[in-house]
Amino acid sequence: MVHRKERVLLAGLIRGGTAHEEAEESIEELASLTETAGGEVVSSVLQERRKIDPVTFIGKGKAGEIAALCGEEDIDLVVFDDDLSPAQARNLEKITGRRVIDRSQLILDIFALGARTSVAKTQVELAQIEYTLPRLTRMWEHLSRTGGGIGTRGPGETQLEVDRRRMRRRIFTLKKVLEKFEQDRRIRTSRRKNFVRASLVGYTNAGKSTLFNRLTKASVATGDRLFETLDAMTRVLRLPLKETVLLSDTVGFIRKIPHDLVASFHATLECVVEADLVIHVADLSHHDYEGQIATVRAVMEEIGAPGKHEILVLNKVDRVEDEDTLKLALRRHKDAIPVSAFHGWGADAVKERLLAYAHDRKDEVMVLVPPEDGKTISYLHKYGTVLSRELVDGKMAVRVRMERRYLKPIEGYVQPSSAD
Ligand SMILES: Nc1nc2c(ncn2[C@@H]2O[C@H](COP(=O)(O)OP(=O)(O)OP(=O)(O)O)[C@@H](O)[C@H]2O)c(=O)[nH]1
Ligand SMILES: [Mg+2]
Repeated sequence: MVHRKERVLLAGLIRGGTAHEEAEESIEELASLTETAGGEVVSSVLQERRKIDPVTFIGKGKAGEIAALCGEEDIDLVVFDDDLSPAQARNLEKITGRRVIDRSQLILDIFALGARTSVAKTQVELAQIEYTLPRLTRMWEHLSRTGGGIGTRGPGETQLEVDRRRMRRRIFTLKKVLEKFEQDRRIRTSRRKNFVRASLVGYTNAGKSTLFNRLTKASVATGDRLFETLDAMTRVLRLPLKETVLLSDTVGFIRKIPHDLVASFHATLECVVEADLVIHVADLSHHDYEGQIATVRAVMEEIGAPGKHEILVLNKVDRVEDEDTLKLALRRHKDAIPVSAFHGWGADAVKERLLAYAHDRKDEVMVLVPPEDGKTISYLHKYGTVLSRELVDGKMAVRVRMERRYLKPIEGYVQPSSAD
């Protein structure tokens, strides 16, 4: 028998306050997510309602229509664009006779399919358990109520307790494993104090990994699917004037990103939180690139990295036919850099901007150290960029570029500059 793709029906709600366009945009994206997860989108339903129906989410009438459509179109799975409560999901499954999931579950599923490294796998498992745990409770409550009566309730509750305990223990273990990963990563990068840390961020599929490869000559997998990258990768990027940047590529962001996922991906997102600046890659060829830029900035706040210095890259300019699009974008985002990561256009401009940033943060100073003071000399090498060193009148004269904050502990050795 030939394996058939799951036939999927999408369902979304336009609530009072949400614009039509936004809801349609979101459903369109849900379709890409469904395809990424291996499903075939057959049809979609949008319903306008002022308030969510607590029983069926979308309203009883619409749920009935969906049930009919499921029969006509031979649907296997219904995906809702917003989070459903466990009761709503259950009721909808009963009405439609099909499996019903929500956007969060779909995204978790894609992450589970794509996770390759052990960090990514551990984080996905944690997110899945965190997602299931509160739902498990109500699943069992439901069983004990409908099953009813003596005999079912007792064992049910016991089983629930067992399951919950097991899951909590697993969460504890996974968190420990992830802490260890984070510690190791921190140790690996902490040796490089004199490097500026930059992190690529952006909507999923914007071209972050393609740009990362361009800039660092790495070969991170890129692909035209959502969430191609699920872990962080860091490379040293050497720039002129002996400046060095530690550049990281990481997981992409998306609208309505499941909260459990953000929390669980701490290890992967740490490089973004700790970065000195971010290179925000936007896909200019996407019709809603402005919405995507806004989402990325909102997620930055959610992960605890608001207000970071940002270099905005308008990527995929090679795919933009209409000149006005770029003109308008540049008018709105004055400092943005037009790039085609695919063709390599504009990559040098990004490097120049990084160099300017790294250079600006530092002062060039002359330090006079007694040659036997190895500790201070190694401090200069660790925290600064040594440009030259020579013996002058029995002292080691070191010309160094260093961030102001690192100059504090060695203030006594710094020579007043001739410009002062
Ligand atoms: N035409 C064109 N395609 C590009 C450009 N940059 C990236 N792409 C394509 O866009 C798709 C996504 O690129 P990736 O680099 O994987 O995107 P990403 O932002 O890392 O995506 P995730 O890791 O999934 O979040 C790939 O098919 C790339 O070949 C570009 O400048 N022009
Ligand atoms: Mg990527």
